[in-house]
Parts: sequence; structure tokens; C-alpha cells
Amino acid sequence: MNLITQKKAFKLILVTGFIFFQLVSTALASSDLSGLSLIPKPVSVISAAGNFTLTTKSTIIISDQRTELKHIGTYLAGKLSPATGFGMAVKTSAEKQSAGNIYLSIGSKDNKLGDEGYQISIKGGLINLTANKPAGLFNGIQTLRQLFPAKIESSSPQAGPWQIPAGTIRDYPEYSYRGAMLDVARHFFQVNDVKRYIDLIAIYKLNVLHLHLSDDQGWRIEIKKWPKLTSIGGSSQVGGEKGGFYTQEQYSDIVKYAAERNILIIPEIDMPGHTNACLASYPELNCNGKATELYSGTEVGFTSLCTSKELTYQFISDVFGELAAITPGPYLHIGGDESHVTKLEDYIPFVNRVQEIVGKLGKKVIGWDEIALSTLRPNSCVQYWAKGENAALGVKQGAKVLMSPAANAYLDMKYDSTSLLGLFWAGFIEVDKSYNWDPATLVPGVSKENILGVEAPVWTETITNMKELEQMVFPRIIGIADLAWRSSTSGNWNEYKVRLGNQAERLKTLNINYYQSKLVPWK
Ligand code: TNX
Repeated sequence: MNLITQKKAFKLILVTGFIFFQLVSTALASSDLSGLSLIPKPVSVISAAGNFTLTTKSTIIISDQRTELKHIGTYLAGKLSPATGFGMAVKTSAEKQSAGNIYLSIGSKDNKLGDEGYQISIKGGLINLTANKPAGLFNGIQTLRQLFPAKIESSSPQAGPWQIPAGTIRDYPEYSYRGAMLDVARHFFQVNDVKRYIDLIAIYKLNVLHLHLSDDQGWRIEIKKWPKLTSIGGSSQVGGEKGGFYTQEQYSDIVKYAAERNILIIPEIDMPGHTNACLASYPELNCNGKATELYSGTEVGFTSLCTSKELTYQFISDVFGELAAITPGPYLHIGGDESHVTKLEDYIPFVNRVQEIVGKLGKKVIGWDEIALSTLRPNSCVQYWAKGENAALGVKQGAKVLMSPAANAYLDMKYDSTSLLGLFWAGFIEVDKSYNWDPATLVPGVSKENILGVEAPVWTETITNMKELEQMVFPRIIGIADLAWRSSTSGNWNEYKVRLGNQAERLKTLNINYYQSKLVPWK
């Protein structure tokens, strides 16, 4: 052999070796259930020999005819059909279980699974997904989606095989409230955008969407007794373009769409500050009886409802009354933040009275952490965003705390100094910073048993459309979802970043405009 042939032979060996290694490692990865990158990370995953393959004959079998089960079965069929091109029928059947089918049933005997947990068993060539409640099945379905190859998320037929390695997953969340907040007041987002947002956060098992429906720059929900709130207050937004609002019908449609995806809608009407849009709509709500001008800037903290006028409380009763009637969930969010031009001696009785109004409507109050300065009702919840002392004061009064630390969980903060969108008053938040915190130990005086859950807000002063929103939200919200689901001791950035990197193909297939942080080993 001359030198050139030797070199060629050596190269051939290298290339063959590399291909062989690649083949073995893909085979290994896909033949091992516990090797798959799941987010949120399940409580336990145990691998077994064998696998499940979805075929043209595969059927989704529900354990009984109740409508919730039918909905969930149909939802799963809707997720698996487009990419596989298989019809995916949903049937009820008492017959013997057979390979290739997916069985969904409610009535697991495992109490630890709670309302939202589930168990997936992949054995004998079939899948059994069981849970105590429909919410658990829904969460299990999100896991199932991630067990299939990423192209399962495609909207057009792709080549199989659609295989999942055998084993058992047992899973349940640490926090029962896992939320996202969308500010539709600074920039308005259409119903279809909100629905896409719901679809995307549901993948990662978030179960609350808090809608920030009013602020200085716009009022976004129809209130029949106060029509100018939307005809005037809804017309503006940041930057001076035309705003928008949801009719009550559209809002109800969002609530229903969200509920079908295990997501609760919490509406927020911010007060007594952040109220320019309503003060511009109704002169009589101002202490001086004069309407303000519509506002399209981005300053905060310069407006207040007139706390000394009786009409103000009539207004609030009407607004929350109409909202309560179309909001099936237990909470109404009253804002309460940055009321810089409301004197504390006016702020305190105001918040007390608003809590009473909401209580009479049979709803519970959530408010930004400043509301802890008032006398909290036992079932009111303080949303921590800025001041630890406020959160701790809330706990002292027996309230629960919702954790939204601005320095970690605010998805409108820039990633770094090169980010084109976003603000940075709470600092830059790279993907590791939004992941590396523990809700249960972050704030002195607030511990696990005081915490209702975790929520990641996105404020939209600088965010004008869905592409921009996705760039700021993804991938940080995926980390928030992982940490809200996991137990306090299991968070580890180095382990998580690999799982996140392995989501790349899924995110691309879903057309999510995510930020490709250099800290993440994207695959
Ligand atoms: C503070 S967080 C606000 C919002 C802004 C946000 C921008 C909070 C309760 N109030 O009004 O939009 O900062 O990051």
C-alpha cells in the first residue's frame, strides 16, 4: 500500500467508525425511555425492553363515554393525525387490549398522582395512560407527544416509524399553579394569537393564563354597563397605533379554548394605578371630573382612580360583576401595583374595599405584592414580583404567595445587552438565570407551604406581535415550566440545558421563533 492508499483507507475507517457510532447512539437513545429529553422532567421514568409503534390501525380507546374523556381522546387524535397521516379513530371498548392502541382511562388507584398526575405504561406493544382526573390525562398526553420523534409536531404527513421505547412513567407536579401572564394592554393581541399562546404553553403543562386586560395604554375587555371603556379606552396602545379589545363573547371563547387545554384564565383589571385608559373614557371617574388624554407612552405609575368617590366603587362592582359572570375560575386579579400617585392612606382602604367587592362576587383576589400593605382577606393571594418584604407581610397575614420574581421570571427582560426587544430594569435574564432559582427559598419569610405556585409574566411595552412575543418567551418559559413542575431539590442547569437543547427540532417544527441562546447546546 502506498502512502495515498493508506491515507484513504485510514479515512474510510474513520468515516465508517463515525457512521457506526452515530447509528449505535441513535439506536441506544431511542431504545431507552429514560434517555429521552422530556420537559418538564417527570418524577420517575423506568425503561423496559420492547417498544410501541403507531400504525395506520392504531386506535385511541377511552375507558368510558364521558364527554371530558371524548374531548381528550379527540385532542390526542388531533395531535397525532396530521404528521402521521393516520386517521386515528377514538373509540370506547371493553374488549381485550391489543398492540398498537393507546388506552386512556380515569380512575388510577394511585393517590399520590393527585388531580394532575398520570402514569404512562408502554408494555406489550401498547400504551396505557391512566390518571385520577381529566387534567392528569391531559398532562400525560403532553408527555406522550414528547415521546414520539419531534416531527410528530408537523402539520403535514411525515415518514415514520412512530416508535416509543417501552417502560413506565409516573409523574405529578410540585406546584398546582403553573402560570404565564400576557399583557394585552400595552400592545393588543388578537384572539388567535392568545389561542396560539395557550397551545404553546400547554405543551409544557402550564395550567394558568393570566390576562392583563387593562393599563394606562388600553382597556381590552367589553363591559356592557360602561361601553366607553372599549370604544374610547380600547382604541389606543403603545406607539400610537390602533388598539383593540375582546367582546365578552370572544373572552368566553378564550376561556373555553383554554379550559379544553387544562388552562385556567385569570383576568386582571389593574387598579387604582395603571388606569389612564378608563380615566380617559369617563371624566366622572376622575377626582376633578375631567377626562385625561389617551396615552401611548411607556411610563408607569402616574394615574389613580379617585379613591374618595363612591362612583369609583360602583364602577369596580360593575366591572368585576360582569367579569365574574364570564370567568368560571376562582380568581379575579385586581392589580394594585405601582400606585405611585395614590397616597398610602387612600391605597389601603381602597384595596380593602375592592377585596370586599370581589369576595361578594364569590371570587378570590390576587394582586401584585403591594396589596399586602392592606388588610388581606384570608383567601387573597399576593403575587410577588418586586418586594420580598411585601410577600413576607402577606404570609404573616395568612395569605398565599404566587412567585413571579422580576429578576428571574419576567419574560420581557432582555436576555443580554444585544437583545433588540425588551426592557432591563430588573437586569438581563439569560436562559440560565430564568431557570436557576427555587421558589421555595428565594424570599425570606416565604416557604413552600406558603406558595400557591409560579407565574412568568410578559409585559408588552416593546413587544408588538407574535413573532416578537415568541422570541422573548421561548425558551425561558420552558424552564419556568420545568421548575414549577419539579421538586425543589431536582433543579440543575447543566442537566436541564441538555434537555432543552434536545427540544430544538420540536420548537422548529412548531414554528416557534425561539431565542437561540449560546448557553444552550441546541441539537
Ligand atoms: C412593572 S410588574 C410593572 C408593569 C410593567 C413592567 C415592565 C408590575 C406589577 N408592574 O407595569 O409593564 O414592570 O417590566
